[in-house]
Amino acid sequence: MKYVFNKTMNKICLAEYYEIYIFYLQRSPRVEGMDRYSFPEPEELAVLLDLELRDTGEPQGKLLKRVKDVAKYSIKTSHPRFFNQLFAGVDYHSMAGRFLTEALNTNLYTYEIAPVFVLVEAEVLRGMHRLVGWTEGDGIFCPGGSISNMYAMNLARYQLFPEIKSRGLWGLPRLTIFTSAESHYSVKKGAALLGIGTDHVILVKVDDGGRMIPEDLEEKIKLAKSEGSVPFLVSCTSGTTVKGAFDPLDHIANLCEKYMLWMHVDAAWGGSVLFSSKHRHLMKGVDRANSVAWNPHKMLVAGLQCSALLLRDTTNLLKRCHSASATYLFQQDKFYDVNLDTGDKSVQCSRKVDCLKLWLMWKAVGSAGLEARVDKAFIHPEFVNVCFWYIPPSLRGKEENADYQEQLSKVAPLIKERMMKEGTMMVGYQPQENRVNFFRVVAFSPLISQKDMDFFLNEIERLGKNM
Ligand code: ABU
Repeated sequence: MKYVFNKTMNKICLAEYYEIYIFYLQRSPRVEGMDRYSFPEPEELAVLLDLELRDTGEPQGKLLKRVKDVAKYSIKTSHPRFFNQLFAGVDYHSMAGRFLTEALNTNLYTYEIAPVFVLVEAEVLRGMHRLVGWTEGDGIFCPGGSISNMYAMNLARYQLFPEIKSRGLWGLPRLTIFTSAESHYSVKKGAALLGIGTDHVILVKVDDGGRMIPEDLEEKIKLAKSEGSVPFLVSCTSGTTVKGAFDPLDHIANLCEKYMLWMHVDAAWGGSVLFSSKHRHLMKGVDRANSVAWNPHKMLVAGLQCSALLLRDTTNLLKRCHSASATYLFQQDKFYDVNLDTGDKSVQCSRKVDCLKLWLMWKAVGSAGLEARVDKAFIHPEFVNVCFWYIPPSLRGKEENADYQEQLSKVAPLIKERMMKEGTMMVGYQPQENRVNFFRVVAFSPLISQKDMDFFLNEIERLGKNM
């Protein structure tokens, strides 16, 4: 308790912790090669961190070492040579918002304990709705895009079969979901979690660019119906994980209207194009969707996690679907408007405040500033993901060899291992369909310079040329 209530101690602690954080954010022992060492094995790392929890507490000096070690051995995802994921870097206004919400430590379920954040969340959702093209709607910040996608599935099913809430799956027909072959894996996870079943997620063919082919979607809808299934949801993607493809939303919306299906757009990655007057055409037709998942923690660098589910619905569907009306929390005879107690819309009870970091950043740089960031990240011909193979000298000109593909599949994992062990940068790789392992570089952080991109290419060459 001494640490909690001794204000001077806390002040020193916070200042020192912050200094360490900034120090390690700017310097990067695991990236840029300034402090090269082998990537520690988990057992070795556990020892370096001295993980064991003991009966007695530790003095301040020791705790500071703990903090330094945590920072030292962690991956510096804000470093401009971290190209590994669809998130990288944190805007410093967002970071300030995060410090604030962590320090205020509240729970976003009732107005009485989170008055500021209930209003902030509503305002941020309104701003996002406007960008989608809706004048009204509903929504909620969720713990990540996968959960947003699962919410959409649950809402779509509830809208069609409201009795599911009390009766469960009993008596429901076989339901089917349609999504592209290159959509996010959370669609299958959601189908499993919600009792729909992964066998009933129908994968629609994509074109060469990874975009859903609407003609194939229509054929598959007809086939499912003819087999006695009940199609209820199309989950489109705006910004697929690997190729960054945008499904043709307008065309898909026509089919959703024709067959009366819920149209969900997983725009976790691509949603930020809505800020750009130059690029928002990629999501033309999004305003016709029933729901949209959008993660500002990705391209907008709002920091993990910041993920919103947006709904066109104005009938309180979100609350009707998820509420449990706990009388100890959501009393209906409170002295203020109980509609401000948004917690019963959620499937969670405790919910972190994820809206402030976006609100503060949006306030700071404005929509124009966010538009400029999105525009800067774009790469010809479309979006941000760049996928490529590195062909080492030993494989060049050997494309006709029987084992060429097998040999090529080993290149990216080996280069990745080398870069991790040397700590120079990070980039991801994956196979996809008939394509063996290839790199996917995702470069959008405002911190990335031409120098970093040159370094990236030279480093791939350096790490791979002797294979
Ligand atoms: N949920 C997709 C994120 C995966 C990635 O960062 O590559």
